Amino acid sequence: MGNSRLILALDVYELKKALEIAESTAEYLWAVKVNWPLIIGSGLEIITELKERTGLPVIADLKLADIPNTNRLIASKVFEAGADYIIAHGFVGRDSVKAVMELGKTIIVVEMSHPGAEEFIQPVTDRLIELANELGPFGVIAPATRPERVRYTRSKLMPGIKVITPGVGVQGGSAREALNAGADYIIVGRAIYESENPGKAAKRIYEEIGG
Ligand code: O7E
Repeated sequence: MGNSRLILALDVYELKKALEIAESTAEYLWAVKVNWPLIIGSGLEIITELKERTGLPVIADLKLADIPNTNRLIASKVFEAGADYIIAHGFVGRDSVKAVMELGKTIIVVEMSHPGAEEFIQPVTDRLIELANELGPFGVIAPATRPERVRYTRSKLMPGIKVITPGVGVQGGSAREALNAGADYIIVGRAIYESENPGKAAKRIYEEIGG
């Protein structure tokens, strides 16, 4: 749905299950995010299939963190499969991020939602935000588990760059708080795909965040 701000993190292995969940939630989503569990379980073709079945943008969350040439080799195949966005780590440096950005729309991780993010990533978030401001990606990742950090990131980030926040639900973050802190989109995984009725769970979150 074009006006939705909800991204489904479809972290299941099986193709059939993934397609069922995607189809039953599609009307409440802005995009579907595919991570390693699904790509390892179902193959890269899952990206093409998801797009055909749902008509939604697909975000390939590979968190690319390699030298420019390897990032380029991976990203070209993933964009070729139909991914609309690829997520890349910024800490590997601007050349590695640029290699992905030259091939398609990119989202840069500037902070993460788990407790361990405070060890190494958070201390360099300011520099990662500067990198994003210089390169102008589609968006950056900030943690819904720490709304104050979402607010901080938004305040330092150039206006057109989106703030995308995982960590809502099972990790303890609140969708409303993340959006109030300046997030443009929220990412939700287990609270939807582990629910008995993923369609209903997605609808509830969609309604909670006001569409
Ligand atoms: O906790 P869940 O089940 O709602 O799933 C959250 C999803 O967001 C899952 O795919 C995880 O890999 C991802 N994620 C985080 O949880 N924390 C982060 O800091 C970053 C991501 C992520 O998606 O990174 C790139 C967007």
